[in-house]
Amino acid sequence: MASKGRDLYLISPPTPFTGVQRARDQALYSVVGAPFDSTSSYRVGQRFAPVEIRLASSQLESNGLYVEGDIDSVPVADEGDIAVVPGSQLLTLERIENVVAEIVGEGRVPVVIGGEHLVTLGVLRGFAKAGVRPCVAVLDAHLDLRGDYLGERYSHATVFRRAVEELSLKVFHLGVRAFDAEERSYADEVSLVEYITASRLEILGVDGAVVAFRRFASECKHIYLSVDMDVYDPAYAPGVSTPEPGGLTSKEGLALVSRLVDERFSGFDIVEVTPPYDPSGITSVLAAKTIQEIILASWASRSRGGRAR
Ligand SMILES: [Mn+2]
Repeated sequence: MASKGRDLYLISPPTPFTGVQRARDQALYSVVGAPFDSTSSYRVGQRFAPVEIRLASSQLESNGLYVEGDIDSVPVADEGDIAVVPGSQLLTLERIENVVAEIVGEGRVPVVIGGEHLVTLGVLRGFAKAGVRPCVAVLDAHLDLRGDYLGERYSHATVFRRAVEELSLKVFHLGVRAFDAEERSYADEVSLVEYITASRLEILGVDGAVVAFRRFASECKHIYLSVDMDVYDPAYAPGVSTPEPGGLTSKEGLALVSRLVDERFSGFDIVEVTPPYDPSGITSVLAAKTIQEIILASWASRSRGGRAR
């Protein structure tokens, strides 16, 4: 079947995710890179993340940490990178939307490796185009709910404001610890949005946070996960665009993502790894492990026909 969008816009990866490649028609999970970083306000270089995370993934063993399973036996295809347009949010978002709409329309689960956080808007538009409206769990130090950022409506700092306004999606933020007053009051006032701050998460624990999310998402048919790597503490993930102290440990983050996933899980992205600021490569390694854990959790919940645990 001819597929205009991805044939035009996908560039083959030099190293596929996990090092094992499959044909896309035999896959359930489709990895695509979205190497866009034009709206970054501080450190830039997220465009290099898809390559570095794939490289890191090929060095990991194939077992999960909190989930039983072997990633090499899960049907994952790495479809390559979307040919983003540096400097143009609108063209880039349109390309991401088209690629993701095709993946979702063909019944596969998109695994999108950013890039900056704005790429998530293109992914969610792609879901909408395919007729799927997921509830979104966001792991992020920031709310990314600004009405505009320095006058710009399409920015890494506005991505969930646009998702709520344009697509009326329900959004639940976890690990938040940095925001401005306007976006905080927006989050407090708008019924589609809920959040758990990093300090609250410390009190609730991973289990309590998962219970809160399940209550929030009880009516949702589909669940989408968006992981900004700055949700982790900079001690564990120093190579991000806007590091913010007081975040999750690597074990807390991996436990949280593995438990947020259930049989309704429809896709996810992982964004904001900034390799030029990650000289030891540990942020890419943790990002690769996070992707592996999420895919394994989803695969386990599907094979059991139920929730991961
Ligand atoms: Mn973010």
